[in-house]
Amino acid sequence: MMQDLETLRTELLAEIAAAADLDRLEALRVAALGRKGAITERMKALGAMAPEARRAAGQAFNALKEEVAAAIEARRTGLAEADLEARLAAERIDITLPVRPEAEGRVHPISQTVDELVAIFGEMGFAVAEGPDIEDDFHNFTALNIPPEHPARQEHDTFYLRARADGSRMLLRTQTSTVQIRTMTGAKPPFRIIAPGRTYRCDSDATHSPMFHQVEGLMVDETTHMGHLKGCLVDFLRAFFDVDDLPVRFRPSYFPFTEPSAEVDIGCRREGGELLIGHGEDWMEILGCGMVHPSVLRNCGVDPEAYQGFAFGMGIERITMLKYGIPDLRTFFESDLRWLRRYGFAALDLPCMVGGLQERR
Ligand code: 2U9
Repeated sequence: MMQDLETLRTELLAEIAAAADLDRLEALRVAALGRKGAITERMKALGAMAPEARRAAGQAFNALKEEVAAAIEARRTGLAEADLEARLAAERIDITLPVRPEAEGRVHPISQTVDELVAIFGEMGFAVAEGPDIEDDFHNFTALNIPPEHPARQEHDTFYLRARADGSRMLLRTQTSTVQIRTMTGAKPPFRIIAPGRTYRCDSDATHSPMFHQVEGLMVDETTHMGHLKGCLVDFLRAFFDVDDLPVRFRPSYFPFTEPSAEVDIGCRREGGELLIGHGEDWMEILGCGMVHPSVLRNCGVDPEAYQGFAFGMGIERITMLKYGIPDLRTFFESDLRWLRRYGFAALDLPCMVGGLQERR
């Protein structure tokens, strides 16, 4: 009887160790420990034994049951780990491979325009700078020469966060100028940066979105003047809209953070209800700019006697709509896949200055 048990033990443990997969292991478990299993069947004979022998045999059977169950559990863990390793090896993908041309995903027009802006201004020596979306009053307003009573500060334009213990309130930046302020306070001139990013204003209708994108630019050096501003923006607009002789017009304007200030228009015409950028009878306002106000330089620790600079700002949705003929601002934020298939860009389109324009004409 004990001899039989030892043979059974050796056989079962060998079979368990050799089980090639989880199915085989489960079959072995049923065959050994199930209701009609080898161990269970033998234990049924215990009842016919003398009490003394039964106790000894019972203990031996219980020990065997436990040993076999533990061996099955250990093998199960081993097989599961091997299974996982095999799956990881089989499903391994090389994420450094480039996207296949037939991939369905499209690049959002906003991302495409940002890539183009970075390429064009990068060519002119501008680096990209970034900053937080949640800002304080100093970086969004005070440093920019926007006085406390200025209408732009009022609740209806600015999203404020709950007041902190000291009564001050953080806000969602209303323009990316905050980034230029941070750049200037943290370093020494010269500066030549663009700051593309999200901005927020409490305004929502057909032509305003509470979140939109801006790109602002800043160049500060000892001799930077308005001629540089004009040349830089004219070059940018002609490259961005891919029109070599694009008419560009500077109109005097006012911003608290620049002096003098200007608004810039580009030539356009209407043909059969379509707006075309280029020579024509009409003008289209496209951006604002000016020479950085001396007070703004001073607020950032830059000596306005030694340095001067220009700055500009424009709405990214607006220039994207004009370049690619997208008629409705709200569609930018609807995540409609049909819209993205029509207006999005293939992932392999390299961000170049005129990407995607020709084929749409
Ligand atoms: C610093 C100093 C000056 C950035 C500028 C504009 C003019 C402008 C608007 C265009 C459309 C914002 O998206 S929009 O509503 N912007 O007209 N922005 S000058 O001037 C700065 C920025 C930073 C330190």
